[in-house]
Amino acid sequence: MMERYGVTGFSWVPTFAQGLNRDLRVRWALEEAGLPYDTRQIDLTDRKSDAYRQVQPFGMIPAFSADGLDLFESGAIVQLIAENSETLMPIEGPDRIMTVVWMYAALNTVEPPIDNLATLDLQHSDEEWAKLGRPTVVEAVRDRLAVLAGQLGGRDFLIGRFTAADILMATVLRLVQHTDLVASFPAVDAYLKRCEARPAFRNVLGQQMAEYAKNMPTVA
Ligand SMILES: N[C@@H](CCC(=O)N[C@@H](CS)C(=O)NCC(=O)O)C(=O)O
Repeated sequence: MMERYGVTGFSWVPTFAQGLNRDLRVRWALEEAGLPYDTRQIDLTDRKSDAYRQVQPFGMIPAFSADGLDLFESGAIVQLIAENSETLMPIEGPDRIMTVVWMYAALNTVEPPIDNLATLDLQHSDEEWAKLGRPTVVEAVRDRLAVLAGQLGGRDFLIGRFTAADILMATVLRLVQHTDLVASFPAVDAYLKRCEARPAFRNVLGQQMAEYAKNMPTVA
């Protein structure tokens, strides 16, 4: 019997975070791989509860259930899905290895400065320390995007064909969609648009936005 996976995300998040949550990476990977899954939702305010920490010790999303196991860390989850799907990772050879290399590059090298910038701009923009630190963070983001532009060269995707590495890289780049940074690197901009145009991405984004709209809190 085929395993039915479960992906946990927030039932609703404020507008600035909609479309940026990391459960989207997992849902996108499952959709590309054609694997059946259920979505589970927790309220933002319940994330640090003892019960939820049983499945995600850091009290964050996503959480993922597979083969009776409760798993966490979006990169590890996407990798586990990809290892069993040729759509997301070549079966063998240098391309399989380079897919893993680019998955880590997305999460360990490109995401940290991008996540810092998103945090400054979306959560602390009125604070003096954020204004003072921003130029340094922007410089770090520009540095990563310049390298990415060079590495993409004339390729459509990171290793040529679409893989799980593109899911991670595209969802990382989306974290600074409120700035013109990606647009200022045409190769990266075209790459992100190419990733976002994939039907699997459009499907999961549309579904999640509809869930947020349905669950929007009502003001008493
Ligand atoms: N490294 C973790 C990070 C997960 C993460 O940052 N999740 C955010 C939402 S996208 C979260 O749950 N934030 C709530 C919090 O930090 O309390 C992963 O990739 O799964």
